[in-house]
Amino acid sequence: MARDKLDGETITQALLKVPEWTLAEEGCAISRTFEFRSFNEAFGFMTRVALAAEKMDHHPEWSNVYKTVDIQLSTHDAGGLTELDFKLAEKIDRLSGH
Ligand code: H2B
Repeated sequence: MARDKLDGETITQALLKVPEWTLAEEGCAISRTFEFRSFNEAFGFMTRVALAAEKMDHHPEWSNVYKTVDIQLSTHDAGGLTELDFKLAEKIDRLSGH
């Protein structure tokens, strides 16, 4: 199931599809920092991600300082990484245009 916690081998494989993301917190989360040209672009990106996240019922942990958006993905219900985190990471990459 999409919300089942992934094992280490599966995480390594899944990371190959989202190589800009870093494994954090002893394998319990992935993170990526995005830099935009303006606050407007950063916030526009966050709006698009928010709508996608709501549709997936899977939500990022994130912060924004001016043109920078820091994102961390983890499945709280599973206490680690699941397929959903990697699906959302791919979606975020596409929405960022980076
Ligand atoms: N987002 C994330 N990142 N992890 C979760 O475990 C999670 C979520 N759970 N969004 C969802 C909502 C859950 O609380 C609802 C009830 O489906």
